[in-house]
Amino acid sequence: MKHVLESVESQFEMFQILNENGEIINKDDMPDLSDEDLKELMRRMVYTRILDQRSIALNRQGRLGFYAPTAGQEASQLGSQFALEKEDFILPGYRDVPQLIWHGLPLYQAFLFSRGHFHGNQMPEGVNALSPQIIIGAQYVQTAGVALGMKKRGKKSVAVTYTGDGGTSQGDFYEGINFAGAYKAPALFFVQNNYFAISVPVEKQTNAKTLAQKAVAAGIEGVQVDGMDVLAVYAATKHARERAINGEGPMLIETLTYRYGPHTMAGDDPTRYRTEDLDNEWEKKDPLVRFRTFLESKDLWSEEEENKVIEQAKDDIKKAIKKADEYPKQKVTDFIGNMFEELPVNLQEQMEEYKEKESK
Ligand SMILES: Cc1ncc(C[n+]2csc(CCOP(=O)(O)OP(=O)(O)O)c2C)c(N)n1
Ligand SMILES: [Mg+2]
Repeated sequence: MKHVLESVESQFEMFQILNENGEIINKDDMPDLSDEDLKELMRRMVYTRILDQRSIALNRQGRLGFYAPTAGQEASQLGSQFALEKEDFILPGYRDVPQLIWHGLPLYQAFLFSRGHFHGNQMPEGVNALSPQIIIGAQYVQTAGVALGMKKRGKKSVAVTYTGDGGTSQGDFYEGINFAGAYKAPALFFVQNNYFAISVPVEKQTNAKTLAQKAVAAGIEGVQVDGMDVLAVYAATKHARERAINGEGPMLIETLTYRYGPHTMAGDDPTRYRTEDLDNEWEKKDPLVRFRTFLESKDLWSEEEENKVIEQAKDDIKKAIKKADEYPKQKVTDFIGNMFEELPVNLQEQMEEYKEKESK
């Protein structure tokens, strides 16, 4: 009995390619990326770090609404998105706006989403994604359904979703991975483990040693990846995508990462639940620093290159916020009309009432 019980606990080893010093420690799994691809990954991470800084500033000036900071999570967010194809469908959480932007959501629409404007939720034609989910875990169930739909239609694409460490305590999380596992649906389930669910540390959230091992009970593959290593995240996603479209079923990918900022801009103070030592420990693992060191060792990156990206990001953000400002203000009839294809009777009445009010 003792032996049987002990054998149940899986050992999950963290998958890594670049160590904290930017050195390759796992040549065998080095993804097949051109020099241009490697530079593009760095550009996107730098760009997204600037977008985060500017979004925080714009929020403080009252020019943005809801915002969940992303700094620290760039490798986890962008390394995974980089391994996707245009036809893949993303079902993000509220912190996953960067993946949407790189999947094709225009920046001004991301800003409108932050302001609660319905147009921020309208994906342009050809951008395969839903708007960010606020209900923790709900996107996991939706992803199982989208993935099964793709499989039934014989598509060679995957549905990709993201939640956090806290999200893995939610019922929807288990339902989603179990259903997708049972139907071998082409789904990629990301858990971005940044160790906190607002102020609750992961060790208070679960007694599981890793979040990746939750895959075992669903009968799907699970892997824990260094989420500060963009090459490891890319390689794991690429692998998961290949097997999913080959009919081998979904995969759960836990990325170990950290958010440097607060949970959202709504007012939590991380110094009340995280120590300075812990923050410092994670800043040493910074995904941009590590990847920059690696690229510099290959003569692929320079300060000049980095400054160009920073200027481009600032310029794009300035134009996008202007475009968001100029976009027609949201009317009540807009969001009632946007919600339903056919209005229920009670809303038809309200629609008429508001049309009347808005015409004055
Ligand atoms: C079903 C549900 N319960 C509670 C909340 C409130 N809530 C918003 S974010 C959050 C913490 C989520 O933490 P985690 O999953 O680790 O993601 P992170 O914010 O760290 O990326 C909670 C409890 C919610 N949005 N939905
Ligand atoms: Mg978290």
